Amino acid sequence: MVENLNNYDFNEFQSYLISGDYEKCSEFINTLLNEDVDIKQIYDGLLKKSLYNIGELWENGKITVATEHLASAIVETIMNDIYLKIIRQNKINKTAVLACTENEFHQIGIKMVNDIFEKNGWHVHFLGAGTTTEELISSIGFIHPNIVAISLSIPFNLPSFEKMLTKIRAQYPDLYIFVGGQAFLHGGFEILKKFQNIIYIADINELDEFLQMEMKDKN
Ligand code: B12
Repeated sequence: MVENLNNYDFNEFQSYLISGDYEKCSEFINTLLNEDVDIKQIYDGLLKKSLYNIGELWENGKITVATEHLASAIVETIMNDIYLKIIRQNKINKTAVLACTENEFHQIGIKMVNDIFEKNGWHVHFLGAGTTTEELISSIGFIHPNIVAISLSIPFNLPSFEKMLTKIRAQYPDLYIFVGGQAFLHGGFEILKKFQNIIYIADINELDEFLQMEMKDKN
């Protein structure tokens, strides 16, 4: 397994992404997959890194909103292609429900999280962006997950995040909730302290280690 991307041209991939060239992006990713580069490296070291750069270019007026939309759409398509390769048939008896905070439109991070659960054999229910608190709670009611994972990118959504946690806790006092996303680079930890069984996880590498450790403890 290739553990890092140092030998690959990050700028080349990013230029394909910015020019909206799905085919070239896809070819680039397929080369990495054929050379057995770790999925986490592709997700974190290439896709996430590119999107963070694209965010900065957009913020500084160097690319248009349309270019940024196209790039994120290509990343989602690539992830759907990769997903087919990581689906595990031999599932473990564990289930996760994954969603964004209400009003949060950024769903690529939580999709990456979804795929790490899948890679570890979990049953996953990806609700993504546009999920209301009521819909999330009703899904928890019929799916009975072991874990709910919630993503938050924009700090101005912290109040709706807190409301979401409060409502989930009122009905499911002990349910484990994993949280993550860029909003926590700007705070939010005082909210987490108000609730039990909430675990902040910074990225997919940390999540993967956590899930593997969990499984080791059970064996
Ligand atoms: C693509 C994009 C969009 C797309 C999203 C499309 C989609 N399908 O998701 C759209 C166009 C919808 C969008 C909208 C907006 N965006 Co935007 N967007 C981005 C961009 C360029 C990439 C986001 C992304 O996918 N990143 C890559 C993912 C993989 O990274 P990630 O989310 O951090 O996830 C990783 C970890 O955080 C973690 N993680 C994330 N969630 C979770 C959850 C759990 C449980 C765990 C364990 C881990 C975990 O794991 C992931 C992998 O390691 C970012 C730039 C950036 N820095 O990210 C701006 C950015 C996030 N957006 C920004 C802004 C301002 C907006 C808007 C407010 C713009 C506007 N005026 O309308 C709206 C927000 C609307 C809303 N209510 O949410 C700002 C936020 C600044 C801030 N601090 O507030 C950014 C940073 C751009 C910038 N530089 O200014 N955006």
